[in-house]
Amino acid sequence: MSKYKIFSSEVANMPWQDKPADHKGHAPIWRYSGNPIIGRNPVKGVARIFNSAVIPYDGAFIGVFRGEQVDGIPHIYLGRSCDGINWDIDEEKIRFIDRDGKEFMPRYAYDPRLVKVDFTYYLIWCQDFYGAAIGIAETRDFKTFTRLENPFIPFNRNAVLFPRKVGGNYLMLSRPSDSGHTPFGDIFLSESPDMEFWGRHRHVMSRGENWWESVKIGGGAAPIETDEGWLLFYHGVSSTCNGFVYSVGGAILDLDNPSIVKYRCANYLLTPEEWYEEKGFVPNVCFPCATIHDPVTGRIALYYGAADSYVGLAFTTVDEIIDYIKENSKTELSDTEIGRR
Ligand code: BMA
Repeated sequence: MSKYKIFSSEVANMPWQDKPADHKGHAPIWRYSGNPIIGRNPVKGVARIFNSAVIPYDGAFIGVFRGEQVDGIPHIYLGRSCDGINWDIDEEKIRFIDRDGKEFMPRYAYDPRLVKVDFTYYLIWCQDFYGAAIGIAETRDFKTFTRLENPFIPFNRNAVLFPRKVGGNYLMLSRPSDSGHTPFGDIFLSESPDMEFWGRHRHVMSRGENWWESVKIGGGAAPIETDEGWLLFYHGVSSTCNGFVYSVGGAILDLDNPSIVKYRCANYLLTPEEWYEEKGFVPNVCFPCATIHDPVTGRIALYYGAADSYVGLAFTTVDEIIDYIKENSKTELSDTEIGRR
């Protein structure tokens, strides 16, 4: 029995590996020994897959993968897996349609998230809308993917949907940005009654007092509902003389009003340390995009992009990670306030 409760459906076959006896990390989160789970040139015409999201589906797992085509343009590919570790990725990228059934393809699409709310699966990604902006599509069967209205004006390239409505509205975290590589960025929350009209914007968290997240932060995996609050794995970026470093952070948001941060871990949970995180197309990137979690065992599997080249997998438990975040929490007024000025 876990100390903290996760509110979601049971996932009996979730990917898992016990914590190694010699685990050296300061935080209770450990990498899968077979990482990276997706390597270079994984599919014909695709050079690299990373920053991708997965979800339990039909007794197995399904995912949306950022595939960097060999012409350098990213698109989203569908993949399936029986164990959450070995993935079969389609050779054809996902083809979107609009509400009239006409093809409606983004010019490029990257960093997809995949979230089920009620009976519908939503894909959220970054695309061109006269500049980098957020795209959304819905599917019920992973055969037809229907584009919805773009939620926000540019520039914004990092959005994460909550897995259930709160107060009757859909909730989305996002990070307004610039048209380049964005040397700033906080996480904001927006609400929608219908997945079309977004408003009631609130500030959630500022880029940090903490050095590892001092440049910008962005929502990572869809928040996990627990009895302690919404457990959020996000990314935090620091700057060095050789460029940005992307680490994984952890926070717990208020269940009823997630613009309020209850706990925010002062330490990163994961930072680039392994060869597949430090070495690649963009070195020093751990970019969390999804979790699979099981309320019965309290197990959590975190999927993250590594060095813009690979997909990595790490494990933790709800008890260990929540306790660690709480024990190492340091919040500022801009975290704990309601976020409206
Ligand atoms: C961000 C996004 C991510 C990428 C990261 C590091 O701005 O574009 O897709 O992983 O940069 O290059």
